[in-house]
Amino acid sequence: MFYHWLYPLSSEFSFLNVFKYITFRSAYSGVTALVLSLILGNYMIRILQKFQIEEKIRDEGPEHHALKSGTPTMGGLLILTTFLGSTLLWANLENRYIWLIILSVIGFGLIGFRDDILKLRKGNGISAKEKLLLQILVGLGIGIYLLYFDPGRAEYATRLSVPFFKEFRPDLGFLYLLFIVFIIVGTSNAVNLTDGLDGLAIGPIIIATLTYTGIAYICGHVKFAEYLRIQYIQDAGEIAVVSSAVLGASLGFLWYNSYPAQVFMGDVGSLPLGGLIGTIAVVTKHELLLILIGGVFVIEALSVIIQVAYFKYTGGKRFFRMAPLHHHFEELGWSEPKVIVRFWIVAAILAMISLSTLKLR
Ligand code: 57M
Repeated sequence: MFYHWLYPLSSEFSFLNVFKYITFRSAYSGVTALVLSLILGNYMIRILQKFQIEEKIRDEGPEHHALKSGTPTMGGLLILTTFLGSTLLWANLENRYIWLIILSVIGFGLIGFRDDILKLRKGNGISAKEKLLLQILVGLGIGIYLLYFDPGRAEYATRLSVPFFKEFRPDLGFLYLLFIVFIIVGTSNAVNLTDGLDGLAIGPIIIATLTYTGIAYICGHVKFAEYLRIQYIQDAGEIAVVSSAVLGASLGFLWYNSYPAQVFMGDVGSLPLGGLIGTIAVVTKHELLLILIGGVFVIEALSVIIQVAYFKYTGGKRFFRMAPLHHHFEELGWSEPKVIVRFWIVAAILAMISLSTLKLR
């Protein structure tokens, strides 16, 4: 809104010219979301407690998790509202990608919300099948828009950007739609699996959104994109404003979710945050790089796949002591903060490597 209200006044008040710049608005969308979530966090936790929106801990987990019983959950609502508020204040609302990302967050947010509410009321969330079907529908909506309705994207819409290669951009044709759905739905579920220790998921989300803020800015900047020989995507620069808002909102949430957590994000947080990162990866055409940028989520999801496959193949043996991987380290005796901080360190290293691929081509 600031962009629409204040920038037009810059002809009379030249200092308002700053509202034109994506860098300026990105910085302040992050700060606004952060301050809002810090201020509203305690208030939101009290509301969740008042309505007894509290976690019931499953028995089969590591023992010390029983102490977490009664922790307020659905704190993802704090992230979503502060991210949305800040985006509406600072982004150019005529930009189609802003709305695509907002719709993705709302779509996955509603699925997570329904799942959380059902868990609270009945003990079980929505069935795995229904959840996956709904996620695929949202992913398909995003994919169909990008492939068939996004003006200007036609010539490279179905081409895949491959890290380390300048010119090699294979055309996947129709398969690209399935690929988009896989990326978005896969990321949403991988973040959900990772969200099993205090701050474990939100840390890598912060690192990923910081990385994508930079990538979106570069992709949407003709000169930078040309210099780095990456696909220029008109209007994608504005995504930096949204990505930065998520970064700020997530940092504010971490204040309350850091060990020992005062609140969990719930599916209403994990599913849309994963969906959002997947959507940004696809829109900026840095889909494959997400394997590195969201490397911790990929590793966690792979650990579950390996565990289940190995269990079936060997007729009952376990590959890890417990999956997802963070539980394996807990079972080995690492303290919870140790696992969390080490996973953050891995996420930071992978993000730095991913940024190096922009130049290493
Ligand atoms: C999300 N949810 C947490 C919280 C959070 C196929 C299988 C691998 C699925 C997987 C699963 O159910 N994943 C879904 C995991 C839960 O957190 C809630 O859920 C929200 C996210 N959706 O926001 O509301 C628990 O995690 C802990 N937690 C924290 N701090 C946080 O900030 O401590 C969460 C956030 C919370 C709290 O204890 O209650 C979860 O883990 O349930 N299943 C599993 O992850 C289970 N693994 C398993 O069964 N492994 C098997 C096979 C199937 C691979 C094996 O290794 O043999 C583990 N889940 C639990 N205990 N609770 C097993 C141990």
